[in-house]
Amino acid sequence: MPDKRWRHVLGVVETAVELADRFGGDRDKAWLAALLHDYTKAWPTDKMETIIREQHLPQELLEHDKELWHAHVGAWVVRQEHGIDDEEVLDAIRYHTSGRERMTLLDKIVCLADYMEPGRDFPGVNKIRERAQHNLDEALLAGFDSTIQFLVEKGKTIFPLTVLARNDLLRIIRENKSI
Ligand code: DGI
Ligand code: FE
Ligand code: FE
Repeated sequence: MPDKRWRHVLGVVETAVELADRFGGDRDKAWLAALLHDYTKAWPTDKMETIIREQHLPQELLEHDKELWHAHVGAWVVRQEHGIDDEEVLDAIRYHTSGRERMTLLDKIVCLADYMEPGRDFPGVNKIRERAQHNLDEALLAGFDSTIQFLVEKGKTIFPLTVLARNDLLRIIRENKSI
């Protein structure tokens, strides 16, 4: 992968381990999932498309932004080529871009670290970093909100798992507040 992407990966590793320590996650799994999360990010899209078709990954991915593909393809490749067989780690890689309903603590840590690693600089990133000081779900919600806004502005489709992930986080946050 290009140097810039590798620096991003190292930023995600550092941030994921910090978040694991802060929120009681498994730091070794956070480290591994973060290290591998963008494994196929720089692969040619036709190579990813072939894997999605031939390995029966969700065909629905092909109808949405290609930016989503590397997460599912990456999880498949690190299992097949590198023998990573920890399902929690593979899920955190697989859902790091879209999110999903009922995200695990590890899913959330990797997804949030990807949003807020030190090299990230997009409108709203500081709000995400501030929330991440004390509330993982609220920080992640701010991340998905910014992605959804970005996709709407660009006239792109939203992968359904992202909508489900956001709704689920809102529900969790509301329930926590009402207790
Ligand atoms: O791989 P990275 O650039 O580090 O980050 P990522 O894996 O979170 O990919 C983010 C990109 O994916 C971002 O430009 C938005 C794009 N994207 C396209 N469609 C969707 C989407 N992201 C989400 N969460 N949901 C979508 O439907
Ligand atoms: Fe990614
Ligand atoms: Fe990333």
